[in-house]
Amino acid sequence: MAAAGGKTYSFKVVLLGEGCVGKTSLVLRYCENKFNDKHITTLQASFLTKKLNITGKRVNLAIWDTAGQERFHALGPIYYRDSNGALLVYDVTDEDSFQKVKNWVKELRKMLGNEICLCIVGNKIDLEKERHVSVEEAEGHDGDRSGGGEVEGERRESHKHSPERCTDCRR
Ligand SMILES: Nc1nc2c(ncn2[C@@H]2O[C@H](COP(=O)(O)OP(=O)(O)OP(=O)(O)O)[C@@H](O)[C@H]2O)c(=O)[nH]1
Ligand SMILES: [Mg+2]
Repeated sequence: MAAAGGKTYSFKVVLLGEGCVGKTSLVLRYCENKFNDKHITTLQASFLTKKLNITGKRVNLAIWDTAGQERFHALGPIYYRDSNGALLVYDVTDEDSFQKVKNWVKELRKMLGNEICLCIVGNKIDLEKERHVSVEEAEGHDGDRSGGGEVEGERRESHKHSPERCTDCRR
């Protein structure tokens, strides 16, 4: 897409993961620097945008924050189709949510091959005492060594890890 003063790069990013793991919180912190203690479950999906300047290059992100509830699982392909990247989010206090992430890795690789960059995100690291997924276990998951990245974060504190780190895994 051409723009005055140089090229603008556009990427589509989708967030997937079980309900309540913190996908919406992550995106709201990233796009609007907000945090909400309440869980207002996402229905189907919401759409946000973010403009970035990365080493002088203009980048527009189109972000789809999907619903984690099982009843919306079948809608996944609508949102991950044509995506350049996916954040697969789990809650470090919830082992099941980590298993779900492994399933998403399998589904995305099966449906999209290596056309998509995957980044696995362990959220809620402020709840260290309730942690059920160890860093070792998460890092040992080799479902996506072919161009994926892994970060941990918490969305309560704005100064912690930034999703921009996921650009590290861009091929
Ligand atoms: N302690 C803690 N709570 C968090 C964190 N991030 C999100 N939460 C809380 O977790 C709950 C669920 O967050 P959401 O962002 O709505 O979760 P979601 O994954 O979008 O859920 P669905 O839309 O149902 O798929 C909310 O009560 C948030 O306040 C975090 O880093 N630490
Ligand atoms: Mg949500």
